[in-house]
Amino acid sequence: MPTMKMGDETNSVSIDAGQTSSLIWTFSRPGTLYYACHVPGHYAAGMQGQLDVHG
Ligand SMILES: [Cu+2]
Repeated sequence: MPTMKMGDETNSVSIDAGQTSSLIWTFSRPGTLYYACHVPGHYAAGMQGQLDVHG
């Protein structure tokens, strides 16, 4: 399976299949946000979601 590695940034984490990691983010205001995987084909396969931030 082809893989794409991205360096860890302050707003992302890249891990290999089967690994677990975490990313802590503090939201500055309430709202609805959308997130998705940037690996080609993953968005279409469903690697995306929605966050509802309540104040
Ligand atoms: Cu993905």
